[in-house]
Amino acid sequence: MDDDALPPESKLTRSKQRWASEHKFITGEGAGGDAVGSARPEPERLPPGQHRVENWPVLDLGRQPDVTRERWRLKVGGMVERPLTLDWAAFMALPQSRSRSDIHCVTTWSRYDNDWSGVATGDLLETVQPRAEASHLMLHGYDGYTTNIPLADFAAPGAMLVHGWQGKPLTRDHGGPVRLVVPHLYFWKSAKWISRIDVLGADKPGFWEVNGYHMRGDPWAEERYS
Ligand SMILES: Nc1nc2c(c(=O)[nH]1)N[C@H]1C(S)=C(S)[C@@H](COP(=O)(O)O)O[C@H]1N2
Ligand SMILES: [Mo]
Repeated sequence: MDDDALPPESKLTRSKQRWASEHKFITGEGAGGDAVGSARPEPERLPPGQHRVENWPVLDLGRQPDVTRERWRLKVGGMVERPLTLDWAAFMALPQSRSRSDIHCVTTWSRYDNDWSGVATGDLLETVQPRAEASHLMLHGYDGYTTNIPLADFAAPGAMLVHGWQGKPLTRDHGGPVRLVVPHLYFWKSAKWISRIDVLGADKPGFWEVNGYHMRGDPWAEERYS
């Protein structure tokens, strides 16, 4: 299922491709922009160009794979000393963590105070031991989605492989049984239904990055598009 062809383009997918080519939503107030004289009050919680929502929108390519805990596996390979395949029991045997963070989606919604439970990415990396040459990761979902991320961002505090939200199991529409959450980057980097992590010695683009989106995706610097 991991390597299935991507679903046919949805209307939202086409809109997002157009937004990248038009550089829609860019305010120029980001850390990388021309913000002289408009210093934001500290501490600012909402990144530039974002608005707050109370609900939790669902965004994906239009296919939500039905992966039970029994069938779910996570393969971690590439430039690591100890490649491995985790099943649900092995995943739950890793150190379990909790964290609270905000979601920032590149389509401009942000959702505050999400309580996550799962495995800290640092604890996973400790288990597989990336080699010295490792610099980036490619994340794969059971729907065929891919997204790239620098190793340092994946390893950052607050980044987690999540199986619970607000004290309940992560639902299928939000990427259950297990998804990535990297709260300091735009949410498209947080792969749902995660199936595979390839540790690489160089960066390469995933699905949205091929379609005009940024290789890193820092919301504070408005790294929306390439
Ligand atoms: N496997 C997979 N992960 C994915 C996506 C996807 O299409 N497939 N979409 C990304 C995008 S663009 C966003 S904004 C978030 C949305 O997560 P949510 O539906 O839980 O809000 O998931 C990201 N992770
Ligand atoms: Mo997104």
